Amino acid sequence: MNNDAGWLAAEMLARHGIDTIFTLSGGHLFPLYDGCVRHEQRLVDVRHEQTATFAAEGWAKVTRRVGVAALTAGPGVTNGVSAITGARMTGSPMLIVGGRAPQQRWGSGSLQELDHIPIVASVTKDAFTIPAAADVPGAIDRALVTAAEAHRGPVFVDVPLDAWGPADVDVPEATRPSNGQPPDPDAITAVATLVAESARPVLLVGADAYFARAEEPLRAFASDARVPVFANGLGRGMVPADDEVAFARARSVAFRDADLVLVAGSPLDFRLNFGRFGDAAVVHLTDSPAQVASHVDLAASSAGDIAATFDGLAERSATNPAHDDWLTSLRTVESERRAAEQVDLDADVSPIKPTRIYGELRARLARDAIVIGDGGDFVSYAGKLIDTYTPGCFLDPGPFGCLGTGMGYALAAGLAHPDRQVVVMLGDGALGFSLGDLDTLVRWGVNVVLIVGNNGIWGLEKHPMQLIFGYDVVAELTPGTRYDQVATALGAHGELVVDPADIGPALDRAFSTAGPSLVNVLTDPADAYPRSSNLG
Ligand SMILES: Cc1ncc(C[n+]2csc(CCOP(=O)(O)OP(=O)(O)O)c2C)c(N)n1
Ligand SMILES: [Mg+2]
Repeated sequence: MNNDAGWLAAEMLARHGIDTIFTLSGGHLFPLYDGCVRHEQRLVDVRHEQTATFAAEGWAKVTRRVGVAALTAGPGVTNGVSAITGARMTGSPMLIVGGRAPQQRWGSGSLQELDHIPIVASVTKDAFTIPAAADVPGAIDRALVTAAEAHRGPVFVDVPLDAWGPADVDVPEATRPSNGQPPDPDAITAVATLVAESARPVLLVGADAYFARAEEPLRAFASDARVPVFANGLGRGMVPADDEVAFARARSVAFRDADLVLVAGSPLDFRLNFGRFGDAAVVHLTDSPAQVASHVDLAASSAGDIAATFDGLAERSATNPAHDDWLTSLRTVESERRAAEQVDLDADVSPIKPTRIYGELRARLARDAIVIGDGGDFVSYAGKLIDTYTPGCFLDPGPFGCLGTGMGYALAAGLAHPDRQVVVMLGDGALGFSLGDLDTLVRWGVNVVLIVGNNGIWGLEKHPMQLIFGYDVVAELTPGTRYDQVATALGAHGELVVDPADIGPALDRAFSTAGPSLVNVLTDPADAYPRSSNLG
């Protein structure tokens, strides 16, 4: 059948169940748009390609399916590179379809002519140009499967302007991505033996376990084997925060005193002290062989489908009361630390202490609320003080740590889950990266509450520089900026809060207002998140 490549691309996207594509208009993409329109797919148009690309990654994070962005040739693609890199570091499944200058004129200097492939090759799982319309369905199919299979990540394809023409080609059935290779049963047995013989085991869960949908077997294993579970990134909520084996505050004690640390679905990176946990033996459970850490002496490891890995561990684990004293001692630490936080959550001081915002917010969050963090110190508090009960409900930028994810993640979360609370915690510095896309949230009527911790500084940089150099530079922002008025001008609901007693009522109004709301809370610039190091 004769169809143009825009239709062919949209047809293959549809066969993979993709109905939402994030983009910013560009002529190199018109044929794709036309194909999507004919397939009644939702083209979500934004104000900056970083937002389209962060939104595609956010879509992956809140749906566990491939997120798709279409970026126009040249600057459209280069504007997406940070978000693509973040997706690579987190292992988020994503497809980026780029426009591309026509190949017939290549080298003559067409508008926006740029060879994107070498630029994105190092930050994608795969990146290639689709040379002809007839190749489009097969190439899109392959790209989507590559993105979705472990170890997941972003895939980039671009289509030259003169390759969008008609082709006489049938669109094949969509290839179903596999769950990845099954783990080696002997490796699982070895890990189960280490757990059974340990006195003080700890399990740390990360994003790859989330994308593998491992929560049920993981919880069954941890409950049976009596292993305390901690989480980073998208591992949060895999075991609900109020489960008897879920812990957060006792982490430093757990990692210091453990004799066995299992890390599942996270690299042994700076977030995990590069895989050094006192004298503990370390086990790395990953979704594919290349992810197994090579910079740490491991007691054991397993590579393969993480859900199957925990199924195997659950099968081999008997209830182990020998770990109960360990669980009890960690629970004591956990409870003491939670109790000690209360004074900060209730802080009734002016200027406002950021922790008070979290005190007010926690009382208003549903168990399946999605909380997004984009900023420095203000977001570090979110990581500590927000409890997550449902998988996919806490979105941080991941190990790449890129500011500016906020509006894109919010757009994706609000569109994917219109019936749930979506809250974005933004530093005032971070907000500036994507403030223009508040307009997008307004145009798309997305129900999102944006809470700005407005301290008038790049706090996570200013305080450490003061500590190290005794002075600071390039760390000031304008104090008291009326981001709420910017929100109002763009058509959103906006509120300024300067008194701690007004935070709660402002949040109530924001949650009950349709469309986006921005609550601009002026916070104390002298307040620094207590941390030991911020680089690593
Ligand atoms: C794209 C990008 N640029 C710069 C940084 C470095 N950085 C990390 S945190 C931070 C400060 C953030 O300030 P703000 O959002 O106001 O939050 P605060 O620390 O003040 O609460 C900066 C500049 C980064 N992580 N990403
Ligand atoms: Mg700030």
